[in-house]
Amino acid sequence: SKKQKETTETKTQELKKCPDPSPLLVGPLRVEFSTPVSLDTVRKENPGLQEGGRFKPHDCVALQKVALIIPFRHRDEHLKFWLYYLHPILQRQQLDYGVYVINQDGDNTFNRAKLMNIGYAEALKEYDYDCFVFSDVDIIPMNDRNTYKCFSQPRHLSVSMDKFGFKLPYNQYFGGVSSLSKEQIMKINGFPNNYWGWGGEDDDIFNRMNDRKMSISRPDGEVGKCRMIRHERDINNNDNPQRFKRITNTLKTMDTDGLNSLEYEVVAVEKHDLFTNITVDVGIPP
Ligand code: BGN
Repeated sequence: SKKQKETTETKTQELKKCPDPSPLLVGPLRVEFSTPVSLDTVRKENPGLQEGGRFKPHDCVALQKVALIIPFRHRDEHLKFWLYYLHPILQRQQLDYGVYVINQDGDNTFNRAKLMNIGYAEALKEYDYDCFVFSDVDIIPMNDRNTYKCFSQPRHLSVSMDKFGFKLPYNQYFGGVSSLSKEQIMKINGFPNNYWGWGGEDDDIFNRMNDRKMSISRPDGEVGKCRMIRHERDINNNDNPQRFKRITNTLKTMDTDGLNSLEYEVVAVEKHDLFTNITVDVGIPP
C-alpha cells in the first residue's frame, strides 16, 4: 500500500552512512590452502548473501557500490578458496558488493584484460556500481584493513605478495588485485583487448593511467600482504611474445583499443548463491 511504501522509504533515508573505516575489521588474518573448502561450507558461513553473490549492509548505507571482477577459466578449486576467504572480509568491510566471475569459454588463448573489460560492462548492466575491483582468482588478502574499494587514484591492492617475498616486484607493478572507479576506467578507455596469453597487460594499464596523469594509490606493506595459491601454468596461457613490443605502444593504441572497441558474446549468465558466473566468447587472436 502507499502508506507502507512511505514508511519503507523513510526508513531507508534514516539509515546513516557506514563509518569509515568499518568497525567490524579485525586486521591480520590466517590464510592457508592445505585443506580444500566446499561451497556448502561457504554458503553456511555466509547466510546474509543474496543470489548472484550480492550483499549490502542492512544497518547502514555502504560507502561504495563495488563490483568484484574475476577473470577466470578452469580454476574451480581456487575460486572456492577465494569465495571462502573474501565473502566474510567484504561483508566486514561493509561494502555493497557483487561478485562476477568472467569465465572465458573454450580453450583458446586466455585474455585477462579483455575479460576485465567485459566484467566492467556486464556488471554495469546489472547495477549502478561506482567501483570495480579486478582480482586474480588465486590471490587472497591477509588483512581485512586492505579495503576492496576505490580511492581518489587507481589503487593497487596486492602490494606485498608471498610469491614476491612480500615486496613489490617492481615499482610500476599493477598486477594481481586492483581497483578503479568508473571515472578512472573511463579516463583510460578501459583495458587493452589485444594482450593474448600471459603478461604485459597490467603494464599496459599502468601506462594508460600514467598517460592520463593518474598515480597509483597503495596500502602499506603490512596491510597489503597477501597469499597466492601455488599452481602450474594453465594451458593456452603461455607467455605472450608480443608483450614487449605492445607495452612500448600503449600511448598510440589506447584510444582505439579498449572499452570503445570491445566485442564479445555472452554465452551464459548463471546466478549462483555465491557469485554470478558469466561465460563469454572473447574470440581468438588475430
Ligand atoms: C612482469 C609482467 C607482468 C607481470 C609481472 C609479475 C611483462 C611485460 C614485459 C616486461 N610484464 O614482467 O605482466 O604481472 O611480471 O609476474 O611480461
